[in-house]
Amino acid sequence: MRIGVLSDIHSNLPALRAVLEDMGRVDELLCAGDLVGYASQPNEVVDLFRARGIPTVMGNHDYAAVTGEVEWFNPSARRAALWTRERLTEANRKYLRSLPEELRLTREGVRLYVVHGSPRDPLFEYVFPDLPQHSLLELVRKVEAEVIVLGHTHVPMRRLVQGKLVLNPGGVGQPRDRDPRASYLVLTVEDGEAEAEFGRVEYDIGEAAEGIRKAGLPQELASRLFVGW
Ligand SMILES: [Mn+2]
Repeated sequence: MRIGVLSDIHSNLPALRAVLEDMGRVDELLCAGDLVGYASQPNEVVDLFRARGIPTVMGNHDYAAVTGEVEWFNPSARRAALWTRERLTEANRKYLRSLPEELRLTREGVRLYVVHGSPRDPLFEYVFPDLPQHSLLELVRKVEAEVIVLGHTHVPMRRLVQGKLVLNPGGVGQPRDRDPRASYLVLTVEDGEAEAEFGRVEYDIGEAAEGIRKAGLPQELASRLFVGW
């Protein structure tokens, strides 16, 4: 079966739509968190997740938007989180608050584990692609899964550590690897085996940027989308 894996949508509906169309037919979708924060369409993104019943974990921006705890953010992330908090509908706030910090599921004999940050710090720890092998092993050693899906860095990653496939699909709504195209991956699982194929797709960045501008959100949140950083 084919599983579409997303992360870090960040209220960017045009990017999310482009990714869902580009990945083609999938049997199911999964998300590693950060549905909201940064761009201007938090309710539209959460509505889509709820309508399609997409399993997702909570990200640090989802957490900030429902709790108002924003002190660890830089000024523009903080402004976006508080702006989002004010605009979320009650139903969407409730949905985000209900998200688990970790997801564990088994598909075709493959155990999958999904978390936004890292297994030891689900909301906040960044696991970048250049993390030394021994540190990565330390992080995932106790996770009983063949596939570990992370988000948070907005940088695509594929690492193999002691037979565990550690993946990050990159950022849908705010890529940070200097490629502005929306990032995702498709996981193929079959007979206990899993493989990942990464995808990138252009979307209407101008539309997302215009939404950010009209919302009165910090301009740097729009301009960074054009450079993928
Ligand atoms: Mn994020």
